[in-house]
Amino acid sequence: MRAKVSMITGAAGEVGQALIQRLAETEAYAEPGDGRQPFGDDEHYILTLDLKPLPPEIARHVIQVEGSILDTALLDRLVSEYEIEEIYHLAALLSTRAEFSPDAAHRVNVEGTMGLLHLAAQQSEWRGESVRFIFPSSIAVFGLPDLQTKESYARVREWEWNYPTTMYGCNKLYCEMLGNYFSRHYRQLAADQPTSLDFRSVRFPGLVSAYTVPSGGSSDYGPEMLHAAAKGVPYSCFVREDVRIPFMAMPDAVKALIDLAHAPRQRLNRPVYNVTSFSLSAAQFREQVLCHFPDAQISFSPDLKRQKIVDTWPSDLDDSAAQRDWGWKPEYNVERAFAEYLVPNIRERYQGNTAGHAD
Ligand code: AKB
Repeated sequence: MRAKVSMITGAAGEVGQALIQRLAETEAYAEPGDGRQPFGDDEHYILTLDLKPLPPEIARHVIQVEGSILDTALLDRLVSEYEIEEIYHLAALLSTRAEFSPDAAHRVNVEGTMGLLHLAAQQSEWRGESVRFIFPSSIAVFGLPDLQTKESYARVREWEWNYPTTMYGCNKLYCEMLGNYFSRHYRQLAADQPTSLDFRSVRFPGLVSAYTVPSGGSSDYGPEMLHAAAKGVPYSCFVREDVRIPFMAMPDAVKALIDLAHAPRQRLNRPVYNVTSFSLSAAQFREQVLCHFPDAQISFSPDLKRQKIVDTWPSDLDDSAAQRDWGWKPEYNVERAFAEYLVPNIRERYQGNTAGHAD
């Protein structure tokens, strides 16, 4: 009997750690213990896959596998050992990093996703029941041609301006389409079309966590500014003061993934949904930080190339389809995000007292 698992790729990243923490709190999952006991037949476990190890306080909740999503032999082994019911595929190289190594980004972001979609399709066929495939996409799939257009199209809808200008954005947009293909059209000419996977995706804005600092993204200036202020170190922001994009506090990002995963299939009219919480210019982000850390030293010295990427992203998203179809509603507006989640937890973090928290 194979143990039943929800699999999380890229589990050691920001979203992964926060997601594990939240799933573990639901008590829907058993903890694997020290691995000497056999897995229980009726239990569900969290199986993680990442190149990097998880922090010990998070690792204790999961069956942890260190390895690459590109390692097909490893994926074959996982399929033979576990019954994968659901996949949160979080592993990706983000937008700035992907521009420095576009081939590697394509391999990880596209070939890695393709391999996992195959795995999920195969598992669905064997089980005769769809494996849910939850895929975080991004505002990077949008590409607005100039600042004037960005200003006039404030709340961009899912199907508008799908002209990404980064490798990461292209990868995400294509994988959204691949996911939809596997979900609805895979083996469409077969005599008896098999059960395939159930693909569901959200497009995230810039994410801000109190516990982790992102790396390799172009929206990183928001969280970097805040964490630098909490640490008492000066920060030089790499975009202009007027640059505006949407943001979301990490607990809402995790909520979006879980809410979408559990939404009744018949309610979902789209494979991919925009989700957002609040939209801030870099200057307004700085003001929020200064409200709580008045001595913070934050200056602006734009990196014109990174700036150019962020200039193509929408200043806000229209997430009415997510609200309507699966009741999406963020818990944190900008004031609550800073006052109740980010600032108190970040203060505690830099006072060296964070064990056990990831969102
Ligand atoms: C990035 O900056 O690349 C990511 C994203 C917006 O998807 N944070």
